[in-house]
Amino acid sequence: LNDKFGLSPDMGNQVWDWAESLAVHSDPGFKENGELTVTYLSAAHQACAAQLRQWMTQDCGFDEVSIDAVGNVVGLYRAQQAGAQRLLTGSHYDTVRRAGKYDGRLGVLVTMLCVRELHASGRRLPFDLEVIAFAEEEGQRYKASFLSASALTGNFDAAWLDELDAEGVAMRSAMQAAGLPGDIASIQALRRDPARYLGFVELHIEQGPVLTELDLPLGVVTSINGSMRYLGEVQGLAAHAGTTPMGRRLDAACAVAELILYVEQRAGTHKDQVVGTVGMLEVPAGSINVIPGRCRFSLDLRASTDAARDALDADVRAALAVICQRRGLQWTLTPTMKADAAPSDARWQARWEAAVAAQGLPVHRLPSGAGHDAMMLHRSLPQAMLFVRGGNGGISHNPLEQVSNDDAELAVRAFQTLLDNLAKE
Ligand code: HGY
Ligand code: MN
Ligand code: MN
Ligand code: MN
Repeated sequence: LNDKFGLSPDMGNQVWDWAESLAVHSDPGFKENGELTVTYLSAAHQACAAQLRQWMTQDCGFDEVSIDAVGNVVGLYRAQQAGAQRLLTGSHYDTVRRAGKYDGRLGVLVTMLCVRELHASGRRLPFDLEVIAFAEEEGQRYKASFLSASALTGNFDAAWLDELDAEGVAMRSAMQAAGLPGDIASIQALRRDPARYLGFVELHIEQGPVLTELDLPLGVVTSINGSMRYLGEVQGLAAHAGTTPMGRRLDAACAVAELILYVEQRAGTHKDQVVGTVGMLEVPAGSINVIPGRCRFSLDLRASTDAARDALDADVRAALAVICQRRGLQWTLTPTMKADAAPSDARWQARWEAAVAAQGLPVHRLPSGAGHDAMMLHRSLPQAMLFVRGGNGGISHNPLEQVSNDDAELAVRAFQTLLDNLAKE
């Protein structure tokens, strides 16, 4: 590929090197068990923020670098003239449990590299470039996804500060323990004035098989699918596993098992990109010889349109009610996130298409089944995304997640082209 595109492999290698280094050197857990789990405001998370700030400051030549009140690492590379409009870009650096090294991070590292190249060549753009490494997108520790992007759009809910994590630590305390102010005024001050910005662009791994199957390194996102998430619990009656006849049980786990198979069947044909997942399942304080009196579970429901998402949501909630009523069980279902589908802005999508075509590549357009910070920025800025092919068949939210150096190089070049074209507009 290097010959075909005349690629200088060092930029692809640099992205690889940073991604590896961010995983190994900044996450204490990674050294011990080789697993990457960077949960909001954990020690690993704070080490990642410090590492990104150091690279932005020392290696890339940003004019201003800071860690803001929700833990975002914010780098500003100023325009040639003061008071210029700003292009906002970036992605997240928190991860799911047992994560890959590129989900979110690729979009931060590629944009950092573009600033490094601009700075190294002494170039300034006619607009400010603001790169954000978002602190919290995955919603792993607190029931609030896109938490850090929501601070920029003015959608941060003050009630989140009192949310407790699984260990009973309130978000406000976790923030203060990490050296952040932890007060709503500091967070609301992070809101960006949309009038100041040209838009938001996010570069991200595809996290799916499409680009691999088409043998394409890059793809342009047309829309980000909407989603609805819940944490639920079914309550039955714990009883003796040996003496209780099958017909006289109030087995909470059997009810949830029925619901899981209903979700799988209801999502079924993937029409409207409908998907449903129960990713977390637990019998709290269960024992091998006790009928589950409680069963806790998560729900992640998505579709390409809000109507299809809402229909799926209604059907799954109705099924849960029918299953529990038939079995004489109680249940609770707590919504933890609702994100509407976010269609790409036509002009920014066209800019990505031009940037891809300029690499001598065919332009493939595709929806995003994964959620992204861009769907939160969508609430206040025109946005569009560029996808980069994932290695290993595009697997993601898995340690096998991978991006080839050549594809990373092409991603950098596409971003550079987008910036150059924008500078000429
Ligand atoms: O779940 C998602 O779609 C994203 O990885 N947060
Ligand atoms: Mn993710
Ligand atoms: Mn992501
Ligand atoms: Mn994301």
